[in-house]
Amino acid sequence: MIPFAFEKRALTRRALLGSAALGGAALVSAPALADMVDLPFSGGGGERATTTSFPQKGKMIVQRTRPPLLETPWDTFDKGVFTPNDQFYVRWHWAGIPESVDVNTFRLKVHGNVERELSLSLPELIQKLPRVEMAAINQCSGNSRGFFGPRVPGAEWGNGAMGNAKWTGFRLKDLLDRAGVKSGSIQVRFAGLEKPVIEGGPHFMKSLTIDHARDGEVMVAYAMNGEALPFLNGFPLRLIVPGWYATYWMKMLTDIDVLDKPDENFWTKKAYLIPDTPGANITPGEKDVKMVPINRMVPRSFFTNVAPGDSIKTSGPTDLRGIAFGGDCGVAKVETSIDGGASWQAAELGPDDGKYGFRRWDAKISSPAAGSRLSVQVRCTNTNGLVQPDKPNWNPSGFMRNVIETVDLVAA
Ligand SMILES: Nc1nc2c(c(=O)[nH]1)N[C@H]1C(S)=C(S)[C@@H](COP(=O)(O)O)O[C@H]1N2
Ligand SMILES: [Mo]
Repeated sequence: MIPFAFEKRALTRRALLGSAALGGAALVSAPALADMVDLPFSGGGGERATTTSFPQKGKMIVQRTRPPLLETPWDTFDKGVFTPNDQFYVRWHWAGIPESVDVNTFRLKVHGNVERELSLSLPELIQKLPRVEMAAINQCSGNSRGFFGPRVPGAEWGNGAMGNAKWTGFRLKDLLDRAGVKSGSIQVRFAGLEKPVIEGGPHFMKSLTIDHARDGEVMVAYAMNGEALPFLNGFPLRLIVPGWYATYWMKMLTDIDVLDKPDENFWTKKAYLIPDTPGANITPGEKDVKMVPINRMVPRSFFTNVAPGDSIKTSGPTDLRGIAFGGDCGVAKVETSIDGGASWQAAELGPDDGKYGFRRWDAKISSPAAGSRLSVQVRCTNTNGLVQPDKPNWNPSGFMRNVIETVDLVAA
């Protein structure tokens, strides 16, 4: 792949062409599995193989190979607030992912309830639409699902089904304005290039309301951290829906349909529903719960330099650090506790690269006596005043986990 800088002249057809041939081989053959990792689920069962055999990807944790579900190894998050493209997690619903994309014939279509149907090539999109840039976290609705108790069906992710990138592209609003949205439009539906592998299976499509689609924040990205999108993260174009769960972030975006009737497709109507309760939280077995489409993200914070069972020194202060995010808004504060949440100390926040991205935090704790066990906790409060819950939320799909993280350490 040809990396390119953010300068407009560098975002050329040639730069995009550089990635086009890369998709194929490793998607169809079985990946070579390497060392194991153990995701720290309370009931066990967190052993996973890693692999380096997916195109444009470094070492990734294998959750599934077909379609690829690849998790970011946790140590990646300690290295910086932007997740490198070659370690950015991967999730697809159908294995019918194209093996290459012809950037010369690729078109993004806008049709439906519009004045003018559009069918635009990559160079046209890049040259004609004003360029915007934004840091934003892409987090799977089911990130951390493996920690749910009682357990729930679905990919048992650890905490690495998320990543933060700087996205470059254009506003969806500017594209829709070119097409001229007609009155009576209520939703905008997005589809990518891949195909279902089951006869009659529903094509993966997601919709946003017309007002959300035109809010000026939702964007279509052609670059991620200064390079063309990795094939598995949606080359050549993907939707960015800042502050919302990744299910809406359509990859290999090729079709935009402006609807004057509600989207009845399976993925919008039946899938990705959550209980309409705070934090999507219900009691296991609870009946007659009103369900609504998953939407805004909630605050989270993590330790990145300590893991369960690690030992810390018994003299001098111990440095703790990690990452936090507000969800659908910025981080107001991050706090740590060493007394089970009885008292909380403010952590220092790193640079603000935009309210939808990761924020680094740093804290110091005084060292405990040798041999003692210590539980450290971290919590984030977002700028809307929402704080992480101290009890885990639960729902049958294993969505939106954001309980305060606790890591048990030993002083040695
Ligand atoms: N075309 C397409 N886009 C998609 C999906 C998909 O299956 N196909 N999955 C969605 C879901 S549920 C997630 S979690 C994110 C994953 O994005 P990533 O693979 O770039 O990390 O893509 C979203 N966009
Ligand atoms: Mo997802």
